[in-house]
Amino acid sequence: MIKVITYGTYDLIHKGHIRLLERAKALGDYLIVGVTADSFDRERGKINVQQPLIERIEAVRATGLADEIIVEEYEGQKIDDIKRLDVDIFTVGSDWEGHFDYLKEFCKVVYLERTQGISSSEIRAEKRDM
Ligand code: C2G
Repeated sequence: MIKVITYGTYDLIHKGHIRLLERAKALGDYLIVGVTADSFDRERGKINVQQPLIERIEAVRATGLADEIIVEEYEGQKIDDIKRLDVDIFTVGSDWEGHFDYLKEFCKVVYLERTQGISSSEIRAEKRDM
C-alpha cells in the first residue's frame, strides 16, 4: 500500500485545495492530510486565517478524499510524521517547489502544479468587499 501525506491550512476550502487533494490521493492508495493548528499558522506568519482548526478539519473531511487527518503543530513535525506513519510520498503544491527537498532523505517528494487564479486570500478579500 502506497501512503501519501500532504499538509495545509485549508482556510475557506476552494477548488485549488480540492484539486490538490484529488491529485495527492491519486499518487497512492492512502491519503493522510495534515491540517495546520491555529498556533502553528500564527507562528509561520499566516495571521489572516478565518476558520478555526475544527472547521478547517471538517471541510477537509467533507471532501471525502482524506483517509486520515492529523494536526500539524510544530516545525519539524513532517519528518516525525513520515517516519511514524511509514509514508511513501510527501506532496504539496508547486508554490513550495524546492522548499521540502530535505524530506527526500525520508520519502519521495512530489510538487503538484498549483491551480492558478484561486486562493484563500482572494476569497477573504472578496468577502471583505461584500
Ligand atoms: N494549493 C493549490 N492551488 C491553489 C491554492 C493552494 O494547489 N490555488 C495547494 C497548496 O500548494 C497546498 C495546499 O493546496 O499544497 C494547501 O494550501 P494552503 O491551505 O494555502 O496551505 P499552505 O500554507 O500551502 O501549507 O505545512 C503546511 C504546508 O507546508 C502547506
